[in-house]
Amino acid sequence: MIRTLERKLSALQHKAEDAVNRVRDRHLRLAVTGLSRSGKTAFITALVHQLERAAIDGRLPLWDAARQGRLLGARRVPQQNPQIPTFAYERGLGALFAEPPAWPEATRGVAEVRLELRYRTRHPLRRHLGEVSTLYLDLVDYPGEWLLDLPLLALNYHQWSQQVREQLTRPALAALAAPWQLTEQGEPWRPDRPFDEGEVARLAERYTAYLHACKDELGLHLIQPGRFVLPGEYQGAPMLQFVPWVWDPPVGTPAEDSLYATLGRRFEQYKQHLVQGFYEQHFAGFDRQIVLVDCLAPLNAGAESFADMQQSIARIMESFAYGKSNWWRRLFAPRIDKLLFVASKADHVTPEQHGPLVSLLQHLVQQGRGQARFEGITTECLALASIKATEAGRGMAGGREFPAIKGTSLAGEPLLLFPGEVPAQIPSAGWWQGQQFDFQAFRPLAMSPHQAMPHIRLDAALEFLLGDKLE
Ligand SMILES: Nc1nc2c(ncn2[C@@H]2O[C@H](COP(=O)(O)OP(=O)(O)O)[C@@H](O)[C@H]2O)c(=O)[nH]1
Ligand SMILES: [Mg+2]
Repeated sequence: MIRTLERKLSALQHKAEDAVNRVRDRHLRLAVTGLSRSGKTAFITALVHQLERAAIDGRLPLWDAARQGRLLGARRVPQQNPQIPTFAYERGLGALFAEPPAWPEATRGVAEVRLELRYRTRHPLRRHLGEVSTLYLDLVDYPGEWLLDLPLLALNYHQWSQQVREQLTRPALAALAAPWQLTEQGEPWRPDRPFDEGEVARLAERYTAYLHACKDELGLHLIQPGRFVLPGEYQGAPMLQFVPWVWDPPVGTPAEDSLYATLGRRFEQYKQHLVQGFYEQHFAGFDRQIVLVDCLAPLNAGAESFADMQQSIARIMESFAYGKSNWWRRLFAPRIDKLLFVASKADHVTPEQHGPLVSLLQHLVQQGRGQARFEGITTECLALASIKATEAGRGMAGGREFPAIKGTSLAGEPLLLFPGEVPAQIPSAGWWQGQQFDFQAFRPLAMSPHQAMPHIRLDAALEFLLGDKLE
């Protein structure tokens, strides 16, 4: 009895401390998102390493607190949320500093790491007292795909199914969808078919395989439900076992235990527990947000992939346009005050292309950025490389010199190339016909764990995200 009371008290105390830190501006929850492979894991790993080394041999001149020597140090401390996996920082470093160096392994789902930053304030009074201040910084990694599910909250099962039916009129999608559209007996599914657990599990599995094929074969991101391809800890749960109803709809009200009614209930459970649950448990607690965008891979992949990325980004942005609907504000009351858009992997292009790359990013996020501004959120666009894997230089071809980047391919071959010109705007149809792009993936450079890693403008990101907190 006393034990439980003690535990409760300590939990309360903990909460109170957390609240005090927050009021004194000493706690910041910084969320990092972006579509799969946009560079979230690399970004967080690099950021933590840079912060840990900042006061020793930091390479962060664009971050005032570091340049002025006010940052005294940073260290990892246990993160505070027992239900969220801890970000696999050590594992990431292990890969980066291995021989040969490799990128951190892909992760799925949400993860978090906490840092304690100690700094000297610039505030004249507190500075005079020699005060050292502390900022607890939580970095939270979560898949941007989860934000794509937001519009589902406004749809019922019937409406969502209708939407998918329309998408399936696109021939490329219809071809991939054929395998899940017929029963094991080769017939279309009927709404009044009695529900069978095993049968539906297999159907959902085939639907999930279709979503994976859309992603892998067509390079699409706008996939719903988003959790089917990135289930996190919910793999195999019944609320991840349903499909849109793309067959003849039911006549009248379907029976409780019919296939149609069961799928409809699971759709509602998915919305409530996973979509709404994510916004309540995580999103509502974020103070600042970074959205990473890999603009280069879709430029390589072609017009369809680029259009899909553009649409996905627009949809991700809807989560930051709170004002549009009151229910949204009421339900989640988010408090984000700064939003940073990042064109990641800028080391894939030659330095004079960084300008066009930022410009392209600005065009991509333009509309959502306007909405965020309207909500009082400060926004910024940057092109950066969390971990620089190339050197800028010059190459020769046909007796002419050209700007080039140099590095090592993932397979270990030396590469020297001019990847191409980044369009400064959303590319037109004509651009796609003339385009000659070659954005190659590079292996990380051989680096020492005892030195800060090479990067491009990671310090500019830090200045935007933390500058005012370390005043
Ligand atoms: N050259 C370069 N490649 C990067 C950088 N960041 C990410 N990448 C590449 O993008 C891949 C996906 O990055 P990752 O951080 O795992 O993406 P996530 O799925 O968003 O966590 C990596 O395996 C790297 O190949 C960077 O700063 N420079
Ligand atoms: Mg990741």
